Amino acid sequence: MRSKIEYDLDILNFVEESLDPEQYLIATYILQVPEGGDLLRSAEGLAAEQSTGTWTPTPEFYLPEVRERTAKVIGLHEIPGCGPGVTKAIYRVAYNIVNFGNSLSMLLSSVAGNIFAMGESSVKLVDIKFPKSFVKEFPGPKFGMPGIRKYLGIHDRPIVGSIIKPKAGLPIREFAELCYKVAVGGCDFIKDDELMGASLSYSPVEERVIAVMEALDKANSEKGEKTLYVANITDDGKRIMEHAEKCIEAGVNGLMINYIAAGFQALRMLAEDPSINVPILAHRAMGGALFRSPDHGIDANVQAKMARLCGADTHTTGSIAGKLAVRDPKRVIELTETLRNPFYHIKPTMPFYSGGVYPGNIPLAISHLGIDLLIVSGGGIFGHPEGPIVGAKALRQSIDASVEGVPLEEAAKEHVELMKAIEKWGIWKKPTEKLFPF
Ligand code: CAP
Ligand code: MG
Repeated sequence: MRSKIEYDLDILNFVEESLDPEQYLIATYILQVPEGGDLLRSAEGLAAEQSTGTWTPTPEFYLPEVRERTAKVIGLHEIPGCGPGVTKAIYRVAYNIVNFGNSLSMLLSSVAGNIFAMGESSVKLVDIKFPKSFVKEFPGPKFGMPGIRKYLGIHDRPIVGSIIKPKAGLPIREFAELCYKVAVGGCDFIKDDELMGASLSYSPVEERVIAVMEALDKANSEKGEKTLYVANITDDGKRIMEHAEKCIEAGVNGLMINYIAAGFQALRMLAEDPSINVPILAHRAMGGALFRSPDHGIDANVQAKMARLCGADTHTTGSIAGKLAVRDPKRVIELTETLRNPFYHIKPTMPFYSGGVYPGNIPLAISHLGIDLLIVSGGGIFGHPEGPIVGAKALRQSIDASVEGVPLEEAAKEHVELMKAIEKWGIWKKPTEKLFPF
């Protein structure tokens, strides 16, 4: 009688070099097993579940063609010092890309599928290394950072943006009037808030676009600069594409989509359609649910990398000093660099830095992230004591001073708009300095 083999040694491969790098995508997770759990057994079981197997072996699981498509564990590095009863490991799995076709939805169903709900394990997907052979099917952003900079003619400073506040509720005329004000105040970029939807009875996006573009024409001729307006076309199913086409017909020069809520493939559909000839802002909205837990879910970087693959021309990053509790510079640096560093043929996505941004916390953004950013503020413009025109001026003054390395206290002596903003909200010296009240 042959002796029983404890583990599936075909799945527990441990030699990345034994696999064709063009045939396998490599996902890295942090895996935590329940107290008394067996790391090897979990690693092997999860890899099987995410590719060709299930909780118990079935006869055909061992056929050579099925084995070839079974994921392989190529790393399982236990993390020391996790405390009594806690077993965690960095867990690396190679997935044969033949299992996904050219579908990101199928890729996600595999690398981020049942694995999140298995037994009592916690799993956090922290990285995906995509082979070139898989990425070549994705055109990526049509414009990206270079296209947005070229359209606006801005190359040597961050792009200044505004989110119209109140978030939602404003009738079209008043909304367009606010767009005009922030544009003449110096904003290069304006966006609907994620909650300013496409099918609102009081503000259908197609009608909003007509009013806003008219207001921006006026603002542009007064300031002698261009303004990009991204209209929120988030909706259900094929209405997304209908809104996109109608907004473009109405003269919009940008679009935005809450892509976690609408689906990665909605972003990809827009970006890959040749008739969508304007840049797309990918807004996370629901993203926090996926990436905020340190132990479970999908890391923000993975999410952003996939959005870049799907064609996001610009993508929200949160802020180092702001309200969205990402105030750890490391996380924002990681996310920003994931968006803009070389990634095969995929253009860099412009990082959209926002969330509690106002003049007093701009120097921290620029000193940590450089100038290749879209810096965007809602409350930090509309909450200015003298209104949005002055609020936009103050934001731009803060950005200009920060690029030149002039301390805000000094710049405020020259610019009363900036001074008033600083009097109201102060200046942040380090990322952890303040907490928002929630
Ligand atoms: C910011 C914002 C943005 C988030 C994006 C908001 O407003 O409009 O949507 O910054 O978040 O609604 O919170 P304020 P994320 O400037 O008034 O804070 O990075 O999570 O996609
Ligand atoms: Mg918003």
